[in-house]
Amino acid sequence: MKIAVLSGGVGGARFLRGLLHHLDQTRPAGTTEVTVIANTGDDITLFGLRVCPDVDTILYTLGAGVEERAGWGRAQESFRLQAELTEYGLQPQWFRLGDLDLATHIARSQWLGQGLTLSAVTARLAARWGLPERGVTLLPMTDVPVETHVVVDDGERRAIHFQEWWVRHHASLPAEQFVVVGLDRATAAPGVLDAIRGADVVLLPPSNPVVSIGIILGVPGVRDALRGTPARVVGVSPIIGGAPVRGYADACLAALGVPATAEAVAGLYTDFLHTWLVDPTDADAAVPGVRTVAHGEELLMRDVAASARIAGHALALAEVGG
Ligand code: FO1
Repeated sequence: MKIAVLSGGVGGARFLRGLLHHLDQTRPAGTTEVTVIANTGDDITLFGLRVCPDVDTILYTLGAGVEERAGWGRAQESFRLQAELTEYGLQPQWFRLGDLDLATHIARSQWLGQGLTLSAVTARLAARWGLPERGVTLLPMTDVPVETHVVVDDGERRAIHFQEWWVRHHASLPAEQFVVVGLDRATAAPGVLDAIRGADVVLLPPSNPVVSIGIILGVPGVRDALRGTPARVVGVSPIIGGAPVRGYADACLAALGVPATAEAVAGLYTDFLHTWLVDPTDADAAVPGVRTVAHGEELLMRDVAASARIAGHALALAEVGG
């Protein structure tokens, strides 16, 4: 069976970990291929290094190297190098880069500098973290450098990098608009459109609908591929009872004038979504043309076992026709 997953952020990585756990428990090894299409709009260049947060969160989470509480960065991390950079007066210091994490950015930056594509670099990083052995192919959504920026006006109207808005300002500056710098030159990375078109199942994890899923959908050809794929497309709501499970999806949705509800988020995907898995508190969600299902279980991915059950529900909904 071929599964394609559009993923961004901590929620996407945790869902993927649950999906692999579920597949390990329910299907013979080697019978399921999972292709992950990762958001690269979060990417940022710092201290001359290319940082791909959503890719790295997937690598570390699936490779059992992630700092579990935060959901990003490495476990057992230290910050000696960044402290030294601060002594040299290097900016910015609001984005915390640990010593182990920096090895990833150095490796990626060296390989990019040698002319490898982001796809090829990501494949090398994924090999180190054991993803091929799990039947996982990790693709950046595009090989063209893109960076999501946020238009804010706190007296001065300007566009700041998504990470500055998210990390430095904790999404507290009202966002007027999200602009993906570089998207006009972006094409889907090799294998991305084929993975969607050739899938038996496409899954949308509970990632941020605006700055993760929404950014991937903006890559030329992706939305058309989702509309045209014969695969069943099943999504998992990132909103429970009117509030995001984590992060600032409500602040992102507000910028679009979209309510922070399970129903309204599905409304962003109705041109390609078949089934929407919601939390029991949102069982009354009704979305035209989309089958909404609330299983008895809450959607909180408290641990790997819960993530595996949720992923299992989503997968089962893809196999049940209708
Ligand atoms: N998120 C933070 O809230 N604070 C940080 O200092 C921070 C550093 C960081 C470093 C590497 C990395 O891969 C992710 C990092 N994140 C940090 C998370 C990052 O902002 C992600 O883009 C968000 O979690 C949204 O996906």
